[in-house]
Amino acid sequence: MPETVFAKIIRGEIPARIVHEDDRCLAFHDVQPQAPVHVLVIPKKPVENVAALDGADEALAGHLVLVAAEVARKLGVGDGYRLVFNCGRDGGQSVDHLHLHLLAGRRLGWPPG
Ligand code: DGP
Repeated sequence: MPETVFAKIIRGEIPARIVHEDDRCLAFHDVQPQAPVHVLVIPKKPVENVAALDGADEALAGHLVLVAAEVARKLGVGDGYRLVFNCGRDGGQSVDHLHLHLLAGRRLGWPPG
C-alpha cells in the first residue's frame, strides 16, 4: 500500500497532538476537526481500510475500538460520542491508512451526510 501522511505521523516525522500511544496504535487530534473533540485512532501496522482487514486483524480492530472508548473517557466525553470508519471514496475516506474517527462534544446529527 502506498505510504500516507499517517505513516509519517507514526514515525514522528510530522507533528501531531497525540492523546494515546501503545505498541499497536496511535491516537491523535484530527487537524480538520468536525466536532469539539475529533480524534483519530490508527493502527501502527499499515492497513488501507476496513475492507483490507482480514481474520488475523480481528484483535487489532477490536483494540482500536477499545482505545477510542478509553480516549473518550480520558477527554471527558465518555457519555456520548460517535465512532466512524470511512471506507473507500464513496465512504468518505481520504487518507488510505485505516483510521477510526472519535467525534464528540456536540449533538451529532443522523443520518450523517
Ligand atoms: P477520512 O476522510 O475518513 O479519510 O479522514 C481523514 C482525516 O485525516 C481527516 O479528517 C483529516 C485528517 N488528517 C489529514 N491529514 C492530517 C494530518 O497531517 N494530521 C492530522 N492530525 N490529521 C490529518
